[in-house]
Amino acid sequence: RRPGKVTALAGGVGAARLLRGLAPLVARGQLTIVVNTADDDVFYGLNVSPDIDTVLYTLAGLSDPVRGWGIAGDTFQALEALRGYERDAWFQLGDRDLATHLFRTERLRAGTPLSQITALQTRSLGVGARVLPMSDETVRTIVETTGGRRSFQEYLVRDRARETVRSLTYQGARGAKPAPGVLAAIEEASVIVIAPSNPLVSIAPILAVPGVRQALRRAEAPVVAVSPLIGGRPVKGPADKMMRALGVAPTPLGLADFYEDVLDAMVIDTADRAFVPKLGARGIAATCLDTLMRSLGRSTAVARAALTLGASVREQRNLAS
Ligand code: FO1
Repeated sequence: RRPGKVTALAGGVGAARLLRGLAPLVARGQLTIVVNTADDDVFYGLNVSPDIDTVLYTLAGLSDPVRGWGIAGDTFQALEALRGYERDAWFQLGDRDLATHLFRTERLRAGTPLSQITALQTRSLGVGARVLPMSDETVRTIVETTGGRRSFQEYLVRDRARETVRSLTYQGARGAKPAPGVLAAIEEASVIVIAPSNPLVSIAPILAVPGVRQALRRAEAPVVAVSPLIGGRPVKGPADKMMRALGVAPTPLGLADFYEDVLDAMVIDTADRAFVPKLGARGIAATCLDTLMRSLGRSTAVARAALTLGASVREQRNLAS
């Protein structure tokens, strides 16, 4: 059975692993992916949108399977040449990846909104899903660490997430509008999936765009989160460290508390199966399976579990009403 319209909220690498399994399960034109853009930044004069690119490259079958970001087999000759001028060029842009940023930057400078540029890139790469930035306005995650104020990429890539986080702000979020199509995709969905991304820096910025949280709360569709944690640890990145530092327990319960009133159900790893009854006590339906998406087969299984859980929540609701 096809699930109807599906809307996913997504960050980068973890989200992309789920989406490569989810996309083939949804009829063409029925999957909308709302992507975090608070990681975006300007490097060497170019506008980089890492989460959009990771999602697009993965769905286009181009992504580097080991790094998770960038293009498989890409070379870094331009970066090496740049390092001849600027020794500390720490953010790596591959030669083929550069084309994506050149195209985006040129169009942005000409006044084209990011959502339209992303739609063009989606089509050019042959991706069947609709990929929307969360907003056309600039939103930036600012990380206050014990060492000072950092942009998100400085914190994550340059400083390798070594510093302790004191607070996070999503600069510009309050004045931002959801990109065209974002609210409608939430309203019209039959299931909404929160991808296994860092809740604090990938999903929270999307929720911080005015109107998005309310739309999720009001949505008829069940909201199903796929936990990014396995036994308290993320597959990649500093989510657990950040969560602990900011007082969010790195567990399915901590995640449920963080997503609060928008959440209906959660897919968790078998390692966390003890949390199923605890989530149930809070009204969160949960299912567990091996969530480590090391192969396309595992991605499909996790995506199917999220859709099945969403459908069962919907059926329960229909029975109750
Ligand atoms: N991550 C790194 O750890 N080092 C890099 O040099 C780097 C470059 C890069 C270039 C383009 C792109 O789309 C992503 C890139 N990433 C890099 C990944 C990115 O910093 C993060 O994974 C995301 O922002 C987190 O979602």
